[in-house]
Amino acid sequence: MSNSSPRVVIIGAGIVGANLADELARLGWTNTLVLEQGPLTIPGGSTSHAPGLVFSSNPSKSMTEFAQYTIEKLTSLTGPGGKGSFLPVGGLEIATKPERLHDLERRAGWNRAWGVDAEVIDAEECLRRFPMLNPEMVLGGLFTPGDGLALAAQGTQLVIARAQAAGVEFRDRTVVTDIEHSGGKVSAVIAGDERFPADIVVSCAGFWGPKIGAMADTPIPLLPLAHQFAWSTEVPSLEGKNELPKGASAPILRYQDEDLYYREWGERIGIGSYAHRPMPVDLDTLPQYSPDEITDERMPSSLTFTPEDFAREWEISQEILPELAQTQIQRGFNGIFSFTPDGGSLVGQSRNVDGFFVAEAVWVTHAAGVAKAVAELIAHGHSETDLSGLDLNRFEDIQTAPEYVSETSQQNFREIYDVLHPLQPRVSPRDVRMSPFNAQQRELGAFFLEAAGWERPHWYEANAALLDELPEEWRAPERDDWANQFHSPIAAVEAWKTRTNVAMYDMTQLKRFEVKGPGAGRLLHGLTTSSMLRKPGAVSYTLLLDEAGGITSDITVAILDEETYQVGANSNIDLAYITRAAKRQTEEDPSQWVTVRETTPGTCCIGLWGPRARDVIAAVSDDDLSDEGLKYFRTKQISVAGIPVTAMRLSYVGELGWELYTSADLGHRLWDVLWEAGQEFGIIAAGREAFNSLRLEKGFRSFGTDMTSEHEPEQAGLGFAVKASKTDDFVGKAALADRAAGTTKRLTCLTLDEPSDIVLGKEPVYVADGASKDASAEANGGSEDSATRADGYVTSAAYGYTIGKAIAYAWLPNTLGVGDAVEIEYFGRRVPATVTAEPLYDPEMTRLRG
Ligand code: FAD
Ligand code: THG
Repeated sequence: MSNSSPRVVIIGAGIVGANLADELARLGWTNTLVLEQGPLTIPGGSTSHAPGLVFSSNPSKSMTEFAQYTIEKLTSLTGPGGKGSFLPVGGLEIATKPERLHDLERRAGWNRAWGVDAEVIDAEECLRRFPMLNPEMVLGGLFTPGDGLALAAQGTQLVIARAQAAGVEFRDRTVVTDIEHSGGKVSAVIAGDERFPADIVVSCAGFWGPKIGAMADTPIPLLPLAHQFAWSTEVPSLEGKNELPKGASAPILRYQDEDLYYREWGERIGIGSYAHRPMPVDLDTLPQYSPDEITDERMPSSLTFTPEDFAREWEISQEILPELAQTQIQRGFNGIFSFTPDGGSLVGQSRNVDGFFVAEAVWVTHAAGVAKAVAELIAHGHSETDLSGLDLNRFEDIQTAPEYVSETSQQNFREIYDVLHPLQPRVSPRDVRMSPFNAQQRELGAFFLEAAGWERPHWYEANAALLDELPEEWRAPERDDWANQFHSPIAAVEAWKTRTNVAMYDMTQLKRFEVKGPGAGRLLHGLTTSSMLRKPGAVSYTLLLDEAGGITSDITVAILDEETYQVGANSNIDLAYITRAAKRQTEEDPSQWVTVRETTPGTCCIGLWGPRARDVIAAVSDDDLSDEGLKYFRTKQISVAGIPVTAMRLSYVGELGWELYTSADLGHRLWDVLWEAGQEFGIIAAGREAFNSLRLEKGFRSFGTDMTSEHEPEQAGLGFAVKASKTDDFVGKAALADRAAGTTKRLTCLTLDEPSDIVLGKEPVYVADGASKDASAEANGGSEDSATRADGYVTSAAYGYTIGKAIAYAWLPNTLGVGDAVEIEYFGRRVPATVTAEPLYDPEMTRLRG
């Protein structure tokens, strides 16, 4: 076996690299070499000094599952004396402020949504679980019984031993100095004067990642930051309580109101702090130790403790844990680890160099889970758990620039424990990417939020003038304070005008690229679920699948001419995927060459939608845009007041109209022309809040939120996008039938019984008693803790102005039927909702086709 699998070289034997070698071996890939610069027994990276707290609560389902897998795996890795590498002491996040206490209910909801036990407990119960806490200060806490402490160093040594036994080679004291690649493919790893041939290279170099990335032309958007950790001297009440030197029995503790966390450490308390100033680290100034000099106290990832940065934190620690006043700080260090622009990990294959993968900015908490997923990705091309939220290629180029990475990562360090609304935008940098309509949007009082670096209007204050005219039936009830953030009642006006009149939407930030060449059709035909060998003018809504039939994106493809296809996609991940496939096809058959060129930044797009869209365009274009002139889901070139425009007849808001594309330089003028022509018809500009509400009324899914690679098309309600008549092969086709037959969950449309109940997404959903649950839901929730384990979770939610109801889509057992009752848990409160037939708006499609 060991010589038949591809040659893999892993850089770094921290907890991520070691687990990856082990997980690959478990999949039968043992032709692996791990290179580590430090000594294998104590390599000296972040893992070597990690205090090992594993808190599972996380807004991401994937990250929560990775934490659960890490806990499971570490528990099974038994060291000397038969002890596992995980101490299940439980986790406790305390609140000392009412806003925090309220937010703990939301966090508990994430846990339950993802199938993990969690409970909000009162102050008394917090004190019972963690007796050192100050009773005067604690209001309550979130208790997660399955959390605890990873013995990261021990666990890493044990997986190394297991991987070695399976045939994996580890070479320590070997500094990787270069990565050999040519023609966009990796071929070897260089360490000084040694060369290690490789088919696949995986950088698991932790915060050294950017250095390794640079060797393979791959920018790694992470910033190494120092973070303080200190130990008290012995605490009287802990005497004899825990095993020495590092044992613990009380839960790991987070004091997020002050950016601090704690764990018992034998008879001492270990304290971690995010409260200090961000301390970026220049990799070229790291302490240099020879491998023989590395010890627990002395390693390259550990900088000298700066007590002045800890002074206030020490005082605060003595307030929350008063017994610490009887102790001193025994020792501390400034330990280095990775932060990223959005706080997430970096996983996946390089866009520039095939065969070069990374798995970095991964916490101990998620390490084994991420390693398993990356092993699957490498060995099978896809992973069981959705990786799109961690994908290295999710960032725009500007977001991988060191300046951007530095600023945003430092901001994430500051905000790590803040209570953040899901729509909360970054404060800085802003105005990074702006559409050509930005000036007009500002004039209309646009309220901007940021996405992928773009400034996107969420609503326009100018439309507030229409609030008085808003008919009663379009008005939404008051919402709670939380749902009221980043919301404006103006969205109701914008939805109303879109449905009854006409509105302009800025669609510029829609990721798009041109696939061009004699092989363009063949390429896309093999990658999508629809026929791409159609005549110019055709537009398709279609899916990208992985080999297991999981959805990796939903895209639109417009055939502009025989050799030019315009793809409307979801992110850079799609661009990277299709670019790689194009390169491969071109290499294999040069006569079927294809190029892929991103056109997002050089072009712009206005969605002109609403029943009067045709009146507006007729005033400025002589082209035939009647039903005959341009049918639904067709495209053609038109002229709008002399501006060359690609018009596509489709609408994510579900109304008559077109996406109108032109080059960026002409965008400003296109907006003005349409705006002026629209005045006599009462045109408005409308923003993302209305947009999101309208698309949910129409049942249009949003990739990454509503469905991911964990879902096949049928269960996601997208079976219609897989053309049954397509006899040719496409990626994922072979797996579809079996996969669909095995599903038990379905993306389900819910309406909330009370219109004033607005949920936001990621809430747990419970099937009400009496409704038909399936067997797997029983198995999941049938135990004594059934009260806290959910049957599913909300993906997207919004108030539907047209239908006068709040909407939520949720993954739920597919045995539920229309009319069945469920409950959504929103900040600890059960909100009643009902399974409803979809789409909620215009199921006959008269608006779009008419
Ligand atoms: P590392 O352990 O850093 O491994 C990378 C390896 O790559 C290193 O061994 C390094 O020597 C090697 N390497 C780098 N460059 C080269 C090269 N050129 N050639 C050869 N080898 C190379 N996480 C938690 O989940 N819970 C916690 O409580 C927690 N607390 C923390 C507290 C502190 C003070 C710090 C600093 C971090 C903490 N973390 C915690 C984060 C956690 O430690 C890291 O995220 C995790 O250990 C990263 O593992 P890794 O394998 O990616 O990186
Ligand atoms: N416009 C364009 N491309 C896109 C989007 C877009 N690509 C990414 C993302 N959005 C894709 N999402 C959708 C979702 C639904 C539809 C279009 C894009 C849509 N669906 C019709 C329906 O479900 O009734 C499809 C009908 C059909 O297949 O004929 O319109 O907004 N350019």
